[in-house]
Amino acid sequence: MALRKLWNASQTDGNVTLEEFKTAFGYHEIYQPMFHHLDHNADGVLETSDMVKEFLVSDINDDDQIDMKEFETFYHEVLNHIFGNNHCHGHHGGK
Ligand SMILES: [Ca+2]
Ligand SMILES: [Ca+2]
Repeated sequence: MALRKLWNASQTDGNVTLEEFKTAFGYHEIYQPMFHHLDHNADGVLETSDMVKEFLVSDINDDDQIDMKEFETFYHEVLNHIFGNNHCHGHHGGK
């Protein structure tokens, strides 16, 4: 599955590039903006720190787990980011 491939890619050198991301998820136009959404420090690579940041942002009630509701919020946030108001770049809803 895609997440497994992504994980394997991250294990080889500790990060995931856009090419690895696309290889894992397939070449669809949605994945480039999604990649940039996840790339918090905007260096073109997904590092562990980017993943952790996304996790922390998504874990709204701070219980170290992403439940269904939080996942939906995360999902809508990503879709909003990709299809919605691009001028909101960088906002992530304060916690
Ligand atoms: Ca990054
Ligand atoms: Ca939670």
